[in-house]
Amino acid sequence: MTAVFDIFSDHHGPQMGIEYASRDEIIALQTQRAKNELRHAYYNVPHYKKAFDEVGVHPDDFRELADFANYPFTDKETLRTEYPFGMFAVDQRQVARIHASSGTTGRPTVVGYTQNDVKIWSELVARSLCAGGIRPSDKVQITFGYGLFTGGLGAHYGVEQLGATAIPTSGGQTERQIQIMQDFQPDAILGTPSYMLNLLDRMRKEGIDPRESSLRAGVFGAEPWSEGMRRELEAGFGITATDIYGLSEVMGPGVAQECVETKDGLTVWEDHFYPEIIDPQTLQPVPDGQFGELVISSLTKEAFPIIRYRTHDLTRILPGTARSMRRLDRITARNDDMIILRGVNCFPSQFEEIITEHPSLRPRYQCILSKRGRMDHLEIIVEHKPELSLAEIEDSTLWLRAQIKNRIGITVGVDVVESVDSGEGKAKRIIDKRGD
Ligand code: DLL
Repeated sequence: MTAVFDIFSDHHGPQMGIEYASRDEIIALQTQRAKNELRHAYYNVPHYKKAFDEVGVHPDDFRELADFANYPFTDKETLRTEYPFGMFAVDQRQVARIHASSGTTGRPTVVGYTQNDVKIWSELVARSLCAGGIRPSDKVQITFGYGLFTGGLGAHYGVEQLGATAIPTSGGQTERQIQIMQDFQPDAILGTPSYMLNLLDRMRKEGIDPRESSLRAGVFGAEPWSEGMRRELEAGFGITATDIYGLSEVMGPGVAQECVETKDGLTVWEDHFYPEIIDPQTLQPVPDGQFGELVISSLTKEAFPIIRYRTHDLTRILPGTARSMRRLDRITARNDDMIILRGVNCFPSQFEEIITEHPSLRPRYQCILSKRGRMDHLEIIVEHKPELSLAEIEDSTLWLRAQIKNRIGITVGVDVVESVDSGEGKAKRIIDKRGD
């Protein structure tokens, strides 16, 4: 269905290929692919036909990229209603793989890939890893979970596509991960940033200096993380760390990736996706540069075309720097992660930014919401660095409370503790006990 670009000519020769194409070329390619994808969705997925017909739009009305605004959104609810295979656009015999995302409540959302979808996905992950500084000669430890989650297998196929060596340790079993790291000497590692902190801690506890490891590069994602967290991981392992973004409904990891030479947000692989930012209230697209909710359309997917998917991720679109394709600003929050405390809206990532400024605190934390009488109460439990005196712990507690009060404008409880368990996959930052 699509032309496939040779990643080796992109990265091992002069700077050419689609990643360096002109804006005009990219827009022309996106427009042509969008027309095909809209048609494919409309004629092969009953939901899209119904949804387009309801608002009176047809794929043939599509002339330019701005016309996307006329087409209806797709959200998680739709995918749940169509559970399990209602949104697939091809016959089951053409489906090479299925993944699912668990989500926090309700039915999982199920996604499918043809062989060609898997191929393009692998190429985009390979392109991402390359942009993150990983090379075909590298050994890459993959600590994303393997299974229905797209992280493990998505990363794995990308590593192989790049021509690098995959070490598929999957998530968890931290001691074994460390043993393998010492024995196999990987050059790069992939995983969630919160799990990387776990790994860092465990190595230090076992008396191993993580800076002495063989690692040179890390590509981390699947959850929000901050610049402070990047500093800690880079200094801790002695690596360069970049951000990878994606979501199962749109593909999996590799929708966007930060380039190691600029580390300034995530280049969206615009030859396969069309990003928009909408105002979550009015649902209207906003201009580049303005913050809002990210909406993504696929341009080349066969088994699971997705039109205007509301990601609920908050970010903004920025012009390209290291590549001609546009960038997303670091995704620090989802609008459904917003905590509204006595009328003030805030996000866990705002606390994380502050936490990482204090020399005694670590970006391992949880926000516990509960009721105190009729009032909502937020307690932030945060881990301190090892070997602190009681006075230092007390100081950092008072400091954090005061900073949050001054900078965000809310009064919270702060509990600085020796250890906060952030789990093996995505860290759970908010625990809501208000309904208990
Ligand atoms: O997390 C896919 C993935 C795997 C991405 C490995 C990167 C690496 P889902 O489980 O469907 O898919 O979750 C998607 O995770 O909507 C964001 O809220 C969040 N997310 C993913 N990457 C980032 C990131 C995978 N780099 C949801 N920064 C998305 C912030 C991220 N949030």
